[in-house]
Amino acid sequence: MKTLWQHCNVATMANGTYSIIEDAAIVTRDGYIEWIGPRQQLPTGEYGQTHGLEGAWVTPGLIDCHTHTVFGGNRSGEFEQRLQGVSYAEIAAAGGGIASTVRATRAASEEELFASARQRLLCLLRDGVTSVEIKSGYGLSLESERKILRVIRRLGTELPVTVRSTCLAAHALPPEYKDRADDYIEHICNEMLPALAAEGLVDAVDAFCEYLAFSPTQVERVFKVAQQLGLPVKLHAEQLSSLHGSSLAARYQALSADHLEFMTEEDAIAMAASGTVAVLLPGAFYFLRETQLPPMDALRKHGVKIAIASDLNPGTSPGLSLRLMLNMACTLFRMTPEEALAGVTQHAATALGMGETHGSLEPGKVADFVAWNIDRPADLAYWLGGDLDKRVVRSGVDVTL
Ligand code: DI6
Ligand code: FE
Repeated sequence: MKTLWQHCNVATMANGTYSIIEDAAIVTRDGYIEWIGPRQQLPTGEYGQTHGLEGAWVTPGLIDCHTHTVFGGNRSGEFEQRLQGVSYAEIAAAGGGIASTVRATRAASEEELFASARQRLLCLLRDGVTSVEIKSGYGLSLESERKILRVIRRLGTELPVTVRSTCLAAHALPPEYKDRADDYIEHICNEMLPALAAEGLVDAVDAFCEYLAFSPTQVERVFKVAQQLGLPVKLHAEQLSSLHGSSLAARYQALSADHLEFMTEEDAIAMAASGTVAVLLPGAFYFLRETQLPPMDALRKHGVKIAIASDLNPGTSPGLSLRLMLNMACTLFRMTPEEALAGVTQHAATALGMGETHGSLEPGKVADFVAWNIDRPADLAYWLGGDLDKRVVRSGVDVTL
C-alpha cells in the first residue's frame, strides 16, 4: 500500500547536507521511501492513505550511534565528588567509576536492567530517535555481558526503534582479572566473543583504548578476533590521552572511532582514508569539564565524516536528549547546526554500517522520519532539550509516543 505525506518542507540530509525540498511530498510503500520531491512534481497515483503535515519540517529519524543505555544503578554520588575536585581517573583508581557500575549491573536481574534501560531509551525516542546503538560493557563476564546483550535485543523488539548491539567487553578490567589484563583479553577473544557472536547477540565489537583501560596492542587482539568472526569494529579512542587508537581503528576499517579529543592530524588522515567516521560526544566533554577540544579543523580539512552521539552512560554522560547534544556540538565544538544534524542522521547511519539504508530521505531508503513543528532546521540544535511537538514515522508507520 502506498502512503502520501505532504504539506511539509524536507531537509533530506542527502550527502550530509540539508538538501532542502520546500513544499514537498513523500510517498512511502512497504516501509520504504518510493518517491520524494516537490509536491508540484508528484506523479499521479493511488494512495491508501494521505497525511497532511501542516507545514512541518521533516528530517530523517534521528540516529544515536553511541550509547551505553543498559546499566545498573547510577553515579550521581561520584558526580558530587567530582564537583569537589576529585578527578574521574582518581575515582576509577579508588574502585569507583566503571567498576561501581559493573557491580550494580552484575547484581541486577535481566528484568530490572530491561525496565531501567527502557525508561532511558523512551527519553531518546521522545526526542525523535528512530535508530540507536547500545553497547554492553558493564558486565565484563560471559554471563553478565550476555545478560546485557539480551536486554539490548529485547529493547529492539519491544520499542519502536531500530537497535544495533555492540559488544564492549573490553571496556574495563573486571576485578577477578586484577593485574591480568592480557588474560582478560584472551578470555574475551577465546570465549566471550565467539560465544556471544554465535548466539546472534552482537552486531559490532568495540573497546576502550586508554591508559586506564586497554593498550593498542590488546585492542588489536580483540579486533583480529572480531575480523575472524566477520564483525565490524569501533573504538573509544583518544578520550583522555593520545595512544593513536583512532589510527589503529582505521587500519581495521573500523566503522567509527569515538571521543577523539586528543587525536592528531595523522589520525585524521588515516580515518579519512579508511572512511572511519569520527563520533564526537559533546555530552562527555561537557560532563567531565574537558578542555581539550577535538581537532575540528583537521577533521574538516581531511574530509572525515563527523557524527554526534549522546554516549548515554552513568559515569561521563547521563544524557537523555540527542537534540541537546546537537546544541552542545554547536556551542562547544563550533559545529554548524547543519553539520550537527548530519551528525545524527547520515553520518550516524554510516557509523553503524547502515548508511545505505538509513540516515537520509531518498528513494529506496527506509521511511524513518520526523515531522517537526519548527520554523527552520536549525531550531533542532537551538532549543536546549525539551519535548518538541512532532510526529515520528518509523518504516512508514506513525509511532509518535
Ligand atoms: N568512555 C566513556 O566516556 C564511558 N566509557 C568509555 O569508555 C564512561 C563509562 C563510565 O564512566 O561508566
Ligand atoms: Fe562511550
